[in-house]
Amino acid sequence: MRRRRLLFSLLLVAAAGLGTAAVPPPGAAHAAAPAATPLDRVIPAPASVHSTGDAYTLGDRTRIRVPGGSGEARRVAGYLAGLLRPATGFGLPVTTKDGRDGIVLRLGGSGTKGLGAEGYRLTSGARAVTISAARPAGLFHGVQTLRQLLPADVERESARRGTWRIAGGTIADSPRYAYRGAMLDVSRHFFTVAQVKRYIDQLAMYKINKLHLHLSDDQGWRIAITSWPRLATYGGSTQVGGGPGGYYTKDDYREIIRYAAARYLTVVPEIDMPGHTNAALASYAPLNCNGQAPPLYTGTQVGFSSLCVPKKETYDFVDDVLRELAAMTPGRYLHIGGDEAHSTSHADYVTFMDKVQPVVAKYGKTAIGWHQLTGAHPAKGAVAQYWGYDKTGAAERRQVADAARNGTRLILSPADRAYLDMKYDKNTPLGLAWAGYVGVQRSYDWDPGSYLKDAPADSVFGVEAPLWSETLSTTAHIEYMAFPRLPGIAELGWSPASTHDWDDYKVRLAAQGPRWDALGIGYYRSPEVPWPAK
Ligand code: TNX
Repeated sequence: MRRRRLLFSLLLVAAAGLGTAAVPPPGAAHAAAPAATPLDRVIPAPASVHSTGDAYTLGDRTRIRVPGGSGEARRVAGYLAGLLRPATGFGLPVTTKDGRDGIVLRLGGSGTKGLGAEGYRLTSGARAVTISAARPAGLFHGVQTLRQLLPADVERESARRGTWRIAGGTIADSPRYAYRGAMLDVSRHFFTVAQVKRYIDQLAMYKINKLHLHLSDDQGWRIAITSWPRLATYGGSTQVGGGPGGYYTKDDYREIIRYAAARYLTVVPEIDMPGHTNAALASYAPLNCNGQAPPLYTGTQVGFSSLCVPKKETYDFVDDVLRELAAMTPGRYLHIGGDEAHSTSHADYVTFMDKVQPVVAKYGKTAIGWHQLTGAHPAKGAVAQYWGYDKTGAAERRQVADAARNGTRLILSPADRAYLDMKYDKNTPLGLAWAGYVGVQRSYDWDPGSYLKDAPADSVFGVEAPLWSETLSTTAHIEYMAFPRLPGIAELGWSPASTHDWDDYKVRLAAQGPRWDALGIGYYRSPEVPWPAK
């Protein structure tokens, strides 16, 4: 009690120092625990929310129950306990004993089938908060919702005094799209396994379920391939600006996959071909039409390199690389790039894609390509990733829409909306601007279902936010560009179109600011968003 009062006085002093308005009168210190976060104040917006009844309050006797829990449900419970213990200071033991109190994670059971592979239901009342789902991924996404319903301080690493309440009611939630991705370009600048893991944790908070790794480009080859070792050891030895670069060993890559999978993200590896291949061409002279290896490249031009389409060695290389990559990738997709092949003739491009797509299929995978693939012959089941922008010509858009009508599924990454490497405005110190400035509202305010005229709504497989790294070389850079735009793309991928509303969204987004502060995420405090005063 005394400590609490002392803390309150300290807060008063701190608040006064910051000039914060609306400080409650001293007598209100105990009664005035902040109101619990309303159930609909989360990102992505849940599909349905019914607020009613009493809040649940976490305490030092709260248990996390996984009734009869499978190994995976128990693992999600352990993850949740790991999230909540540091800041609350509570023990939060995980138990498989059934019971009607505490935090309950329930797999299967009545009414969960309709929630699909990733959906969940969260019910909160005075005695318990229950998350039910048909599959463990749903429990995990429900846990992310629960986390956002607690005060931002829950993200802190050391114990805080707080009222850890979750508002009463029910959320029933499942995603609009199956593919909700984020891409990290680890080629232009290399990012370590630890840096990638940190980003994965951030993606998981917003229910992103695909991590697309751009593993090769002109400036660096970032994945060890046993049959062509110089790709990584030489082709990975530098980066934009001439730094030392780096690459993932197979164990590194498997560790990224394991870490992502534990957060219900699938890794989608990309080997960009036939352009964007200088690092490979520099590593092996026989891959070049003239038999001569070019020097490594550390600039930022695009479109100058091409694999040698007529040569047999090219397909030995492609087969070996895709075989090894497929063998260490449990996910269904291999991304084969295919963008900006400006040094490959159109005929060669088509020949190349006709030969390479069956290799992907031979190793049991589904090909994803940048949307230029629709100018060749997309294989049955192939997925095209659209990265056009408002200046993309009608013919190019039509080509993509035609392919979509013929069964090619689309991942939408419009560069003037979803590219996290575009500057927010003219003052942004990092990033590019070839697709214009992409402010926070602009990145959020579009509808994937009707974005590409003449592409059927059901051809849209999902959305993805790419982060190209020509100008980005640190974790702080990644976070400054991704936050606050990434949650908007995540919401477009998850939430029903009926919830889409900028004025509502920007308030929910503002509430994430203190959470990012608590997590040490250095975000851009865009003037478009009504952030609470720091
Ligand atoms: C275009 S998007 C590229 C990348 C660049 C990016 C920079 C795409 C498929 N190709 O090579 O890094 O612009 O914004």
